[in-house]
Amino acid sequence: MIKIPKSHPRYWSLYYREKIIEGMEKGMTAKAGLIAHGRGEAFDYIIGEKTVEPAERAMRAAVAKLLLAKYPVISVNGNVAALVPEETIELAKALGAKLEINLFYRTEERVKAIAEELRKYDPEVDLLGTNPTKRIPGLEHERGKVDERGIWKADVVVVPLEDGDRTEALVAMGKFVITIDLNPLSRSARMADITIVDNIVRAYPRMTELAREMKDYSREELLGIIKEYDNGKTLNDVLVHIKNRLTLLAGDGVWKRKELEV
Ligand code: PTJ
Repeated sequence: MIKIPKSHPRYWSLYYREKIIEGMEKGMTAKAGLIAHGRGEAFDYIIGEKTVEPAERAMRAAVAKLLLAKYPVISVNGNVAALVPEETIELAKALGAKLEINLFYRTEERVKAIAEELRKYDPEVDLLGTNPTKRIPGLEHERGKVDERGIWKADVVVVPLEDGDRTEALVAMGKFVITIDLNPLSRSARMADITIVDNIVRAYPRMTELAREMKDYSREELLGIIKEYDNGKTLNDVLVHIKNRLTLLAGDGVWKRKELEV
C-alpha cells in the first residue's frame, strides 16, 4: 500500500481507495469491485461524506430488526473484506449474527483469500459460505450459491454493496433484506426492505455502537422502531438531501470554495 501523508486533504478517500486495490492484489476483491468502489466514491462526494439523518434512521431500524431476528446473517463480499474486515466481525458479534462469504463473481480462490483475511482478525470466527450446497432460485451459475446454515436459513440478511438482481432474488425467497448502498437510485436500494445510504466504512462501526446500545431495549421498543420505519420515505429524504446540497453548492452560480469542502 502506498503511503499517503495524513495531511492530504483527501486522505481518507485515498486511504480506502488503496485498501480496495490491496484487496484486489490479495485476491479478495473482483476487478468489477474497483468500478463499484468508484461509483460509491462519487455518490459519497455528492452526499457530503458524512452520515446523513435518513441513514441514521435506517441504521436504527436495521439494528432493531437484526436484534429481533431469529437467524440473522451478514453477507461478506470482496469489497467488504477489503474495506471493513474487522468491523464486519465486530458487527456480527454485537448482533449475534452469522457471517457468510457470498460472492457475485464467485471463485474458490477468492473465497479462500477472504476467509484468510477475516481470520487474521479473529482466528475462531465461524465463516459460512466456504462450502455452499444451496442455490438462490432464479440465479444461475456461481453467484446463486448459498450456505444451508447461512443465507438459506436466514430470516434477516444484510447484503452490503450488492447487485440488485440478487437483492431481488433474496426478497423473492421471503428474506428480510437490509442493504448498505451509497447509491439511493440503485436497484438494490429500491428492492431492499431497509436501505442504509451511507459508506460502509462509517455504517458498520455506527451499527455496532447501536447494537450495543439497543440490545437492552424491550421487544416492544424494537418493534415500535421497525413499525415507524418507511424505506420509501428514507430514500426520498436522501434524494432531498442531495438536491438541497447541490442547490446550496450551485447557489448563486458562483463557486464557493468553502462550501465545496466535504
Ligand atoms: O465481491 P463480489 O464478487 O460479490 O462482487 C462485488 C461487487 C461490488 C463487484 C458486486 O456486488 C457489484 O457489481 O455490485 P454493484 O452492482 O456495482 O453495486 C455495488 C453498489 O455499492 C453500488 O451502488 C455502489 O454505489 C455501492 N458502493 C460502493 N462502495 C460503497 C458502496 N456503498 C456503500 N459503501 C461503499 N464503500
